[in-house]
Amino acid sequence: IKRNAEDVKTTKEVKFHWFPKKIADLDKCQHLVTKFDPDLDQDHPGYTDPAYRQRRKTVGDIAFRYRHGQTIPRVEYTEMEIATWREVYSTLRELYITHACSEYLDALHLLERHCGYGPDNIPQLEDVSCFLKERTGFLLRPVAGLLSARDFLASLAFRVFQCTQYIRHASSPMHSPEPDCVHELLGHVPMLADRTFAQFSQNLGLASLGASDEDIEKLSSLYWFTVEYGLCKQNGEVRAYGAGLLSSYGELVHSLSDEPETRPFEPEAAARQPYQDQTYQPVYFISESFTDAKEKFRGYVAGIKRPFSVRFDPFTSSVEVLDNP
Ligand code: HBI
Ligand code: FE
Repeated sequence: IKRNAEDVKTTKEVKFHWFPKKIADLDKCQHLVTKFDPDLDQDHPGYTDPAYRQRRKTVGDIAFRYRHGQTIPRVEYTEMEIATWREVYSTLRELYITHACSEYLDALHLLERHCGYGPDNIPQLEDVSCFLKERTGFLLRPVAGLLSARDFLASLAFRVFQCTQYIRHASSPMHSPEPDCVHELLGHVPMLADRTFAQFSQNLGLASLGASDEDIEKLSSLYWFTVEYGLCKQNGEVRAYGAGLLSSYGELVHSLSDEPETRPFEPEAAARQPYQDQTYQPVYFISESFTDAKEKFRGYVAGIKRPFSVRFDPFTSSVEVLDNP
């Protein structure tokens, strides 16, 4: 076959997006999306409350100053903030018994015993981070709001979960348009204590490093229908494991009722399914188990084209970049 000079020249010049190579590079992965920010989003319950916005900014500043390796500063939450937490905690806690998966419930018991989880206390990120480190190696780091999908997914590659530290507005304890510490601590944290789920999350992150914008979109959608809104089978029942469900009373009830459409989890379908961040999801995906979800995801990742592959080195918490032949 005859090749001309141009074909040869272009083969090595593939460009891809910058990505973090070591865990400290996550200090550079702090790009926020302002979509649901209370300063700009008129539908945010805190939009007309300057004191709330100031408080959210003060807590958010902890994240802006934070660098990898530091202890996460503690926040002294006010009585009003604790009252908001209490209302959500006590309402959701009962529902978990019948609606949350067993991995979630097991971890929640441990968090109640060892990490200050309970109706009268908002757990501190530093304590929770130490707990997760011992269970699955996951670390928390504070973030000031909704992060870009690329930065958010990249941190998962290093087993780092970016966590907001401020709490939702007191007028709306059961809902927040943006992520807040109720969503992170009650939705995400218990699942990150499960080994298989932690590995699944890291694999999603590794697949995102240097990916095209189009693939980031697909991985975000996959993340959405698993980590945020996933259901799973358990002893012949369907239970919730998604953080968006486990931190929302209304949608948790809805997702396990007869109303919504449900489908068996297929990564290709979940990656292409449009998602809703304003109201309940139109459809939920049910995984057979986390091991099954992880295996299916492995097959999906094999189909993503990247001009290189990555390998995580757990000794140094860095990624090695390998050129594909
Ligand atoms: N940012 N702080 C924060 N918390 C999230 O849960 C979060 C995020 N950014 C993007 C995101 N989640 C996902 O919806 C995907 O786009 C990856
Ligand atoms: Fe989330």
